[in-house]
Amino acid sequence: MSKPLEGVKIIDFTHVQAGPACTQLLAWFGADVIKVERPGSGDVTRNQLRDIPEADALYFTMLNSNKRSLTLDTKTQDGKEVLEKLIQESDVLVENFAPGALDRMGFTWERINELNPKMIVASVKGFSDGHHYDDLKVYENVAQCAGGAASTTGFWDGPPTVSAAALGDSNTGMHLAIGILTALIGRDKTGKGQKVAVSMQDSVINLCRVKLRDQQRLDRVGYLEEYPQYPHGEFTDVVPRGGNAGGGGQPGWVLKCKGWETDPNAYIYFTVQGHAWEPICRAIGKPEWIDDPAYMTAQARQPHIFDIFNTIEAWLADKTKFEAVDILRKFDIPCAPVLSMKEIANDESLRASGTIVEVDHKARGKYLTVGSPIKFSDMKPEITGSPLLGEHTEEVLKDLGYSFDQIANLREAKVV
Ligand code: CAO
Repeated sequence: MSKPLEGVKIIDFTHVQAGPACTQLLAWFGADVIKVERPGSGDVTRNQLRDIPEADALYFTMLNSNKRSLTLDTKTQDGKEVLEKLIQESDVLVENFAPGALDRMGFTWERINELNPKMIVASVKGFSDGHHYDDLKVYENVAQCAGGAASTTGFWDGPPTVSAAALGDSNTGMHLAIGILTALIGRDKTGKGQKVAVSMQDSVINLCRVKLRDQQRLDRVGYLEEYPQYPHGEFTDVVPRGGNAGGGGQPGWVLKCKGWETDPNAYIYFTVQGHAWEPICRAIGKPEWIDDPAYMTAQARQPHIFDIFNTIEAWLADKTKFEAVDILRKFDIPCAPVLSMKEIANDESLRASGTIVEVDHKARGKYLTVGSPIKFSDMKPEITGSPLLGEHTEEVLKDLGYSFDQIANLREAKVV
């Protein structure tokens, strides 16, 4: 089955997570992604957090499937020539080096544009161009802090907290992928390439928009009724950390289920959806609450929402999280078990849908990785293992017109 991005050639000059997540997505959908790595070492994640001494770390393998690997020292004259040839033959160059690194290498936007006016140059940086922090190197948690996620995550009596979800890294990569696809469609109309830039801070802010909403509501009215601080606690002039409160108009909380004393994930997330109040009361055996003025409306419930959650927890005490969800789903109540990573890894539905896949790797054997979270009716992305360092060097150089002897010389000089 042909894939929509077949024929799109991408120079993948990315490392760590933000950039590789973007190019991996495009590779899943058919693009020819050539990962350019420094000879001898490659992407730093090949060596980070290894679980098998001689095999690429899962950190690398889970972000670089479906790609080809070319080793190339782009700071040497010969290496620059190879890269120039690649630029002339490619559609997109993606990079997430520290600010200015590509320019220092001699590959400014102007130079790339001169080599190939149709080329799309896509970059991830910590902060956007012109921002007062635009010289900073940035990793995941730095971005979560700079993007408003940390100040609004966690409990009110604890410090700002980062999320386990890669809001700074993979999320930025997803934004960049959208930018690249948009630029490719734009190029079909204009015939011209362009620069596409996404900052990690901006991508986190884009996901934290409801907190910006809350800041403006707080500025106007002085309180936020869906936060646990309302009505008994204090508000200051900044959006507080709301623990596990529901972020929208539906109150919710993480509630204990049977076994919580020993199982750290024996919980469900329970949402008190306004119009589901009657089924909630029936499900938890409290039909008398349905018409009780102290419970009937969202406004009436809010002052004692935690008493309501305590009552639901008492109902949950003899039910596992899975039993609880099986009962609550019959009442159409939005809820889910809190799943551990072990449960996710073994989830049959996730395996069947291709969201979690097992792939093969030449050095490490079989491992689990993520598949496409985007499902298409006419295409099922096939996920392959990640490439070994330099696995496709010869193949790529031959395609660029290099002879066997020339390749041997480049190897000898450690350019590739
Ligand atoms: N051949 C020769 N040189 C190469 C090369 C190659 N194939 N690939 C990379 N290099 C060079 C770069 O040109 C750079 O050289 P200079 O410093 O001399 O210009 C050098 O390797 C190191 O690049 P770097 O500064 O990007 O790497 P770092 O490990 O110090 O920083 C990071 C890493 C992620 C903090 C930084 O790249 C960054 O801030 N990137 C932008 C934001 C980002 O994407 N962060 C997300 C990372 S995922 O958590």
